[in-house]
Amino acid sequence: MRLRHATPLICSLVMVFCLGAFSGQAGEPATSTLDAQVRIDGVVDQPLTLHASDLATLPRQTLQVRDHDGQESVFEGMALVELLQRAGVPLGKDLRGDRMLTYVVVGAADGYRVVLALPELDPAFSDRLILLADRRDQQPLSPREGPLRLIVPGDKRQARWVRQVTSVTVRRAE
Ligand SMILES: Nc1nc2c(c(=O)[nH]1)N[C@H]1C(S)=C(S)[C@@H](COP(=O)(O)O)O[C@H]1N2
Ligand SMILES: [Mo]
Repeated sequence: MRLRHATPLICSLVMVFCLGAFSGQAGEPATSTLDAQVRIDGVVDQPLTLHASDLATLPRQTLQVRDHDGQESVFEGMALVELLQRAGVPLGKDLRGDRMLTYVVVGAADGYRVVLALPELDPAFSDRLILLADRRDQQPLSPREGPLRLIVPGDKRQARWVRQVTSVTVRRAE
């Protein structure tokens, strides 16, 4: 009799336990686009921090490329130029004269930094899509790689494929 009464309680406890264990396995990945944020600063009209919700408003693009290990992957994310546009960086017909000396320093969580010249990013100058990726093969990037990684297709070495991008600083060469 006692056991009978306890059965529903035991069942619900077991269910709660199983649900907990299951959601632990199938829950949010360790990193996701929700964590993504990037600071755009330097010589810009409007320094800004773009959060995942801001990044989500930008057009999505994909690139099929071979990574440092020779593995072919499809990276998905935003063109880096779209972020710079939001910060008021001169592009297209406005990119001329002294402005041709503009470059960006892309910085990472570990302090790693690389340079890209603005015309390399500007679709008015180059067909090469330089991507700030947040997904690889339809999955959020791993914690080691993401949440944001720069993809520079056509570079024969992947040294500019900055992992864990945190900042894009706009500079003007002398
Ligand atoms: N944040 C960060 N990104 C980085 C580096 C680094 O040291 N730190 N090394 C670069 C170099 S030199 C190479 S060759 C590639 C290696 O890519 P992988 O880590 O996917 O193999 O990452 C690039 N991105
Ligand atoms: Mo490298």
